[in-house]
Amino acid sequence: MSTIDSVLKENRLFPPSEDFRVKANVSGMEGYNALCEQANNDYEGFWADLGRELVSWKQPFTKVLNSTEAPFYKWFEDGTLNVSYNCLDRHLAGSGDKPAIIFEADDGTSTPVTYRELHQRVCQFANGLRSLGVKKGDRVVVYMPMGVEAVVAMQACARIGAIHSVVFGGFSAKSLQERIGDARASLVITANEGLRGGKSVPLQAVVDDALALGGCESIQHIVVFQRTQTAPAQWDARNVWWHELTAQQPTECEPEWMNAEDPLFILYTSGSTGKPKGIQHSSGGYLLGTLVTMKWVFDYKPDDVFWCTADVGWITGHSYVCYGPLAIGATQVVFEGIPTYPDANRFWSMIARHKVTTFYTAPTAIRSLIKLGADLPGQHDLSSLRLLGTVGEPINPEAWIWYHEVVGGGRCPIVDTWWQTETGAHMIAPLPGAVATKPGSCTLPLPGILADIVDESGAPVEPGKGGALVIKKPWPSMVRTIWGDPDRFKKTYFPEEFNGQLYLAGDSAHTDENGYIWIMGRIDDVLNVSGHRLGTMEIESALVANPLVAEAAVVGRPHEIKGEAVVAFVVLKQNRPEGEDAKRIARELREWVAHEIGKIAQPDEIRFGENLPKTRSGKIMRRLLRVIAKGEEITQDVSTLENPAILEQLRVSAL
Ligand code: 6R9
Repeated sequence: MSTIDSVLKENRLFPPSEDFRVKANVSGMEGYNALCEQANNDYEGFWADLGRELVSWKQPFTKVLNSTEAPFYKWFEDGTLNVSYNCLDRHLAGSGDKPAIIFEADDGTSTPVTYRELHQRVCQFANGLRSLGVKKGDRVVVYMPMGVEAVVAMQACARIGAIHSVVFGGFSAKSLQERIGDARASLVITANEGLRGGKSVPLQAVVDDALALGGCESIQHIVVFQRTQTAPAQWDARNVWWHELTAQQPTECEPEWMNAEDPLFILYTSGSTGKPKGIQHSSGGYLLGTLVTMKWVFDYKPDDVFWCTADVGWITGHSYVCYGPLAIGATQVVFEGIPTYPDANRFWSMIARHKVTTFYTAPTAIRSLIKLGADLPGQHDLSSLRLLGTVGEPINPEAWIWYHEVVGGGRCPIVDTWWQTETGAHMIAPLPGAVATKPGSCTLPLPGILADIVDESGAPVEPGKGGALVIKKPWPSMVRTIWGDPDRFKKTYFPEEFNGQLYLAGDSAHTDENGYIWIMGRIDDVLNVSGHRLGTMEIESALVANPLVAEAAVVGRPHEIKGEAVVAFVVLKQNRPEGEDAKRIARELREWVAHEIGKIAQPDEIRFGENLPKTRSGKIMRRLLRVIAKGEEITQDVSTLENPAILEQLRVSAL
């Protein structure tokens, strides 16, 4: 397992092969430097040129960047476009018969869907939504399994100007209810159930539970896609079957022409405090971000078969399943299932069967697949691969090398892409035909992205010194605001300490002697578990909401596969439980968290104490808890602790 130490010592360099370099969309460091220079000389002109080259506008823009209400930046504000038109219609003439999606179901059956068919399905569904009264600006919650229909649902919203808010299918009824309520959504799109790893996942039932919790009075309809034959337990007048809604709809649908700044979607993500934030993205700038990164970072070629394994419930699934690949006209694999079903060969067998050229996944998946069978990729023909990518968390050099050698046969560059829900698209990543890679580093910022690492005062730090990762200039695909909470947007991302001038990413990082960026982790109380962002506060609030719990503190601990594991320190209202009692309550609390937030937030460990270690002012000493969670010796001064004996209690895990 990597530690920060092993990352710091890592300096192997992997330049692109000559063959890759000459064919690449951005070729060699000359190519990369030339783009950076253009961006430096004329920042707005640089983005305007890309905007004109890559996006099809209904009404071309004349204005590029408007900073008068900074940090509420506007890009291409007088341009109009439709994102779904860009993803579908514009490919029909030249590539109507090209597969847009190769859908592989959980059971292994696969179905190609051409651009023409996808266009028809999106149009029919968009017409269906319109027939239910959905119009421009309305919020639509998508709570769907991975599949063609999830993409159709999102694209149909984009077509009619409705703002989608996709909620990952693993989130609980409570989380779903909060998101519906915050967005005041008028419609939910779901499926009767999903299928993952041979098991059914209830979806409509969770929607029913969410609505029953109250606070979702804005909902007028629930559209249900019938994925399996299981009949819904509940069906009322607001429910509509997907197939009935679309059956009679025309296969053409005039897109709603949107202003570049009109919101395309909201996606909720965890922050350090409070409720999840509704990250709001624009239509024009966001689309450009996905397109330019498909071209530069994924070095898109028309005969590529692209596969991003992310679920559409996360930003990666938005930008690199739903929008980027379609906008650029790619053929992509969309996968319903999980990497370990029917066995750990699944990914490798899919790459071989579909002749995938570009494969994009998370370090946590790579690590778990190494554990389940480091030699399995060797049993498949992976020669179609030409480019590999990772996202979501730092990748440890050992996993990187395995990915490079065993999956990529030593010939495929690895693009380690650093970005966030808020950035909309890749920000720091190697351009694979230009930038030599180093295992564990996301390398250099993309041209036009002004990343830096600064100290508390906002001054740049020297190479080798850690600091906060910031972006110094607005970029087209950036978050526009937090839905319904502009103040929080300003405070969180453009804080006063930096005069409101720098975008604060929330990650710490350092550069090395080559200017390569190494991400060290979050500086706030956000955990990264299997590449998913979880707020410690969210899990703590869920625990404290349990009638047994008096107090709870949650920290992360390094985990071999997941990156970070969730450790919860809990004080009960009753006496501190021990033995079997402690085990039973710990199990109950785990279930409780799954119920409150979703399985992804379940603590890996629960430790009970009579109290938590606190400072004199009553603040929980999280740093101490992190040390305890790791099982390390405490070297800090604990003399101010009221009751040092609780530290001993907290060393014992109940799970
Ligand atoms: C795309 C995505 C964002 C946070 C981010 C950082 C971590 C993402 C990374 C990475 C190191 C990478 N992160 N990519 N850390 N190297 N290549 O994951 O968005 O879910 O919003 O998470 O994930 O900590 O701040 P999101």
